[in-house]
Amino acid sequence: MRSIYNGHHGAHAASKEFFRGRLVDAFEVPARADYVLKALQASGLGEILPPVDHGRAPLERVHAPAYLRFIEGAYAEWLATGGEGEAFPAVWPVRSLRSDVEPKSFAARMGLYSMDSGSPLTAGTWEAAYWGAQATLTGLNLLLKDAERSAYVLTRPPGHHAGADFFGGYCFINNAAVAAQAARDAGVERVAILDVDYHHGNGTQAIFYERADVFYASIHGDPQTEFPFFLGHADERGAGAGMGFNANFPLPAGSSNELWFEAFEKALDQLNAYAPGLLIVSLGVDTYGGDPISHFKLDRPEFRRMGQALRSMQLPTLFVQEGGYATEAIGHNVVAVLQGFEDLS
Ligand code: OKP
Ligand code: ZN
Repeated sequence: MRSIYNGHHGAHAASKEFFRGRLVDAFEVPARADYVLKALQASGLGEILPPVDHGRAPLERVHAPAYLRFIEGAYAEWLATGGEGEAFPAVWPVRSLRSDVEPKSFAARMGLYSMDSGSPLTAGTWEAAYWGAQATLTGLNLLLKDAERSAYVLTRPPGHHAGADFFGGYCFINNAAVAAQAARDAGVERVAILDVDYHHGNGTQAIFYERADVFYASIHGDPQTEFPFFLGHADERGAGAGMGFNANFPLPAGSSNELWFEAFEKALDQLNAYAPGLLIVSLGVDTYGGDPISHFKLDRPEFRRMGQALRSMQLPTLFVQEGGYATEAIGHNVVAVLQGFEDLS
């Protein structure tokens, strides 16, 4: 399996994040991808390629152009309005407040275009996120143009919490969604997204919630207690034309591996019944027992088993890196999934 490596990821390097009213050391750090790259190189899985630039248009198929422009210029505005260090929002247009008028105030626009105060925006955020989306599109092309069976996209920051017009949960551009839409635009009739990150991919779900052409399924920590808190419940099954094409499997924090695989098999069954032409895996490995911010218990053998089960779906499969914060272990866990996938060939 070949990989695409977003060599620009290090441009987004926040030192701190806001958590419980304090600045704490950031969890989503460049070392995450550095460790995965090392493990990938040592694994002998296959060639590691740079991204090809597909331009802005495929990003605008998923994200509002005004939102993309905002992210691109936000850090310069933060500095121009007296900000220092990493940029954070502090005010949000919840419920009765209006979000249909874009305020002039930079602080107000930070809130309009975000969902949390835990996602620092830095000088290089746009560069890293833009090239992450390009890396994902390049990986997709290995499947669509070169008819390869699978590809892995090594990138950060992650993407699955980013909505059409907001950032949050360390995410700015929704790479999996950009790839799913690009696959649709290239003629793939039905696209399946399977999100195995510990956290529910609220952005991805929302982007395709009313559509029948992209099925989103996710196994994650129950939003009653786990981030992103406000989406990811089992009763969210899609709306309108999309009814029945969204499936959530929330599990209590601390769930056993047995419970995890039970939910995973159910998700695979639903995706199989959908008969997709392509599978995109939002591959977060923060389900690992040693993860510092998550509460499932998977380990190497389970990651390998996950990869084997994914192979059994017999679909062109694009793996896109999402979370995983046990920095030194991420690479081994990712490689275990990919090797599990390659094993049954
Ligand atoms: C992103 B992805 C910990 C707070 C957690 C957000 C978690 C985002 C996870 N200090 N805040 O889904 O791995
Ligand atoms: Zn996560």
